Amino acid sequence: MNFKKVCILGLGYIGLPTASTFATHGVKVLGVDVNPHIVETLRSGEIHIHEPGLRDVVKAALASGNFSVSTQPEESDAFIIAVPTPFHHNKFGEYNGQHFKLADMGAVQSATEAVVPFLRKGNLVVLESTSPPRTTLELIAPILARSGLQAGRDFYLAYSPERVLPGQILRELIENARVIGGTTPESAKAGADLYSIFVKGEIIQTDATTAEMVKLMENTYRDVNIAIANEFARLADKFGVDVWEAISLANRHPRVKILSPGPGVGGHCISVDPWFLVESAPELTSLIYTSRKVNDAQPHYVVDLVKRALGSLQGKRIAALGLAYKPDVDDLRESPAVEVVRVLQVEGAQVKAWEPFKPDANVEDISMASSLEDALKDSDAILWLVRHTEFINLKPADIASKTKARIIIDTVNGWNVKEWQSAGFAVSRLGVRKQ
Ligand code: SAJ
Repeated sequence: MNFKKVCILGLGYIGLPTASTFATHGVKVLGVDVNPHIVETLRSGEIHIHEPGLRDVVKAALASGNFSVSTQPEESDAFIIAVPTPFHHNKFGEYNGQHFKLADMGAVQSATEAVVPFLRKGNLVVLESTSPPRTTLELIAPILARSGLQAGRDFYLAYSPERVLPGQILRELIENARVIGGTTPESAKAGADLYSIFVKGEIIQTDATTAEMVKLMENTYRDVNIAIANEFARLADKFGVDVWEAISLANRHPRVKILSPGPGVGGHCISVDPWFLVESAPELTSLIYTSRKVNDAQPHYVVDLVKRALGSLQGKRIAALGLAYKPDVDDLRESPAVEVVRVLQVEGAQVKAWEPFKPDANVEDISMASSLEDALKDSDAILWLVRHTEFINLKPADIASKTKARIIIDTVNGWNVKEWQSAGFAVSRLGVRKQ
């Protein structure tokens, strides 16, 4: 199939890189976002998100004349839906007394509805948003049928999960293997034709529900594995073991690859997607449910660690290093670091947070430092929450000259303990209680 024009709905972390990459590969692209500020920002040549290399690709896409943006779709050969699927914050499911989060499919639903008036025979529609199993067949196809056209007969319909890693999006978009699940084999083939415009990784065709499951399985697998690492950290602490040393030794076994413990699991993917499986089949997902609970409880475990290091939290001034959900990104969504800071404050501590990737972040109830120095200035303790590269490079003597704090709580195992101890710091680490 030949694609001259593609309409991409949702210009966030996935839609914008995808749209600009299609455009730099010679396809006319209309990027659509319901948020007029995003459309204005892009039209003025700026971007609204931080992702290495993205600014240059968007600039190249605009300069090519192939990329335009709007709040409304237009007729196109293909439509790609790449809008967020967060969970409801005030609506929960229940099974056997256990409560679980529910996917908010509102954005997917309205983006699909927005396509209906522009859908023509022979078009291709692809859903990329992470969704509960059977969404393409049971939510998307019926909405698109309002056009009078039927998926599989009059137009092609497919699900293709995005699997790019924030921080590496532009490279992974092109190089990763891509799964395309069609509601019919012809739809999968049409999807493969579309993505082969820029994808260099293998393109694998399957059915739509398998492709939906694949995405959820990948992120759930990671969540469960991080949960076991976090539980190992708690056990190591109890038994007087250094979990980081124990993991590195266990990982020398040829079939073991334990991930890293930390302050918890955040972001808009791994901390969200497993709930889609729980919601879809709570009677079958006790392991997935428990793993989510373990990871969601990890920020509280970190607060206990801080309490232990400081004796009490009441009135203590703490410099929190990092608020992003993971290293070297500016994304604060569902960040465990934010949760740690909130709980510390509830327990009476006064926290000042320094996030070098988003110094002017506006996070409710959190007091942001204007610089590292500002965070350290009056602090009693330093709490390291995100393994940003620039924090790894901090020098103990330099930090000692900027603060009276001589207590460090390291949740990411990023510093050489001996070096910091020689500079006069008492260091507590997550998952370590050497006896
Ligand atoms: N984390 C740990 N320990 C680890 C690894 C990660 O605590 O050993 C934490 C991170 O700090 C972070 C969270 O887990 O809070 C998630 O980070 P991540 O780097 O594992 O994943 P994401 O959410 O940035 O991206 C994931 C990726 N999925 C997988 O690796 C299976 C990515 O490929 C997906 O495209 C993305 O989710 C998505 O959009 O679904």
